[in-house]
Amino acid sequence: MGQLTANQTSAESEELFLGLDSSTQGLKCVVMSATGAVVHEEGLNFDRDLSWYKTQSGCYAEADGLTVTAPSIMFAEALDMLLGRIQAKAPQVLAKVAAVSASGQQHGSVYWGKGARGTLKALLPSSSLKDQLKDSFSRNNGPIWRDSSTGADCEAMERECGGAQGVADITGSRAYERFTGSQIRKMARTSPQILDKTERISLVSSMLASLMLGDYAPIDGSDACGMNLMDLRGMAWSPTLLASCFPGRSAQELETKLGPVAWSHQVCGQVSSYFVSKYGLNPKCVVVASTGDNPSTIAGLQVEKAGEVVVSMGTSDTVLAVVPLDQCKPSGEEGNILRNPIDPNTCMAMLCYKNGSVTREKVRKNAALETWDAFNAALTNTPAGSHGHLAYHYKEAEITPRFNSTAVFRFDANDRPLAAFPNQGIEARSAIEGQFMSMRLHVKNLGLTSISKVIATGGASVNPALLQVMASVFNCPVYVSDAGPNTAALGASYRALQGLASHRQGLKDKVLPLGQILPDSSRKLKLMAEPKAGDARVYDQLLKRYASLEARVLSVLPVAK
Ligand code: XUL
Repeated sequence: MGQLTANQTSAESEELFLGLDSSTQGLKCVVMSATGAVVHEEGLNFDRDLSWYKTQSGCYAEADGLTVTAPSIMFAEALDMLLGRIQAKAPQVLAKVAAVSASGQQHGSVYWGKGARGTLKALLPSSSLKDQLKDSFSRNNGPIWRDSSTGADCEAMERECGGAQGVADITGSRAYERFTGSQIRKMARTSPQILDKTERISLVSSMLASLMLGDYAPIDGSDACGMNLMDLRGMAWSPTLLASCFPGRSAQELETKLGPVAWSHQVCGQVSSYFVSKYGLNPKCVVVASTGDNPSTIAGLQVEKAGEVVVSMGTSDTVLAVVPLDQCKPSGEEGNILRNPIDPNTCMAMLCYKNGSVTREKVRKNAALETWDAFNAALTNTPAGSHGHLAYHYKEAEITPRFNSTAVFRFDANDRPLAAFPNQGIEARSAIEGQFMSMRLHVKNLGLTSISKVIATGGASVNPALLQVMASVFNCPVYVSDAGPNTAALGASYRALQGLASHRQGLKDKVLPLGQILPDSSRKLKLMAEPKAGDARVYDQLLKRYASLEARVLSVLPVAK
């Protein structure tokens, strides 16, 4: 590929695709060509560039330590600012944009007031989005993913809908505090007057699409999985969860406020004339349904084949894995299953770990290894399996597996607890092995049976010693991606292209694979490590002991709710 494809006209080969990413901290975008070449990138930071909102890290964290919100109008003002910057720097770019899509921080919700749809449809280029929409929200500050104020609502949802496993079986996840369903439930209990005034509930992602469209855009099936409201398999709102999340009101009313669920690749319509007149956006530009930032990361890395796994190693670690729809196993204990935004036949399993780089750093310091080079040397000089020693580091209370305390557990080769390991090498190696074995174990619990490839991202993915251990634990090659820092925005631009290309072929519940639309070279994967056969065998064996000792460790303390 990379040339005109059989069905592509030369005008189409000139087209550009705009991907927006409204993350917690700011709004970014990537503009790319039909062959995946990035032609423009732009970004702004909410705290710095929209300082008058007085957000900290893009949000308002309240004194109760639980409630975290962000001003919805800030997202709209940021969009004007970002497009203004592109127009000022590269005016020719926007005129060629054939499709736009967006990625948004997952779970965050936006409450449009009565009449907002009319305002969206009649946006005037002579004024700003902020001035025209500032009174369009029934709730000015919407809850975001960092909010954890809905514990009681989650308990009620699980009680009413067949327990944690019951909720997971329907929606892909047990009831989570940051998920939108429990947030709506809390509002129905505590501030029903806001819901009375609400015409439409959007997610941050679908709000962006709504602005671009000048009308309400649907919530896509992938981001909808972060709400605990959608039937994962049916791709429609679940009557059971709707009823549970709208106590004292009708499920039908909530369904109307949520609007339809769309395939992630759905073309929602043409861009609002506001953006055409104001920024010179191509009047034929279409808006493709937007999705969440984790699904968009999957798109940005073009992870569309079952068995491919992304391991992001940052302050916290995240695992994203593609699992066929009929094989995924939603868990009432851990993790999330979401629809894959780039393939209707698969899902993405997601695991979040709090004990990521902070814990690796702590292990290095505790082992008196001054530098990462010293850590790597100690690790590399210790054989795979650390002579049978196993370690479980919970410097932070852990999400996967749920562990509601802080502790370190060390075991010798005979499963006997130890206060300390015999040497630094075992301390270093067992910690890293433990992290990766946990990922392999728990992602398997969600239905991933065979792993073909791991793509490592995040700060710690520059460490070759870690990647070598990862390759042997997962028993597959490990790659890093050169996709750049804006993977979610890039994913949105890929999805804009995929949505339009699939639409042109008349596809509705099917999609053209990205691999067929984009040249292989756009993927920019670099092989970093291959499994060592002997080491991989050691880990296959060790994994069973790792799992049974983990169960023992978890029985020591009550599990977090
Ligand atoms: C995922 C989650 C976060 C947000 C960050 O469930 O809560 O990763 O998506 O934007």
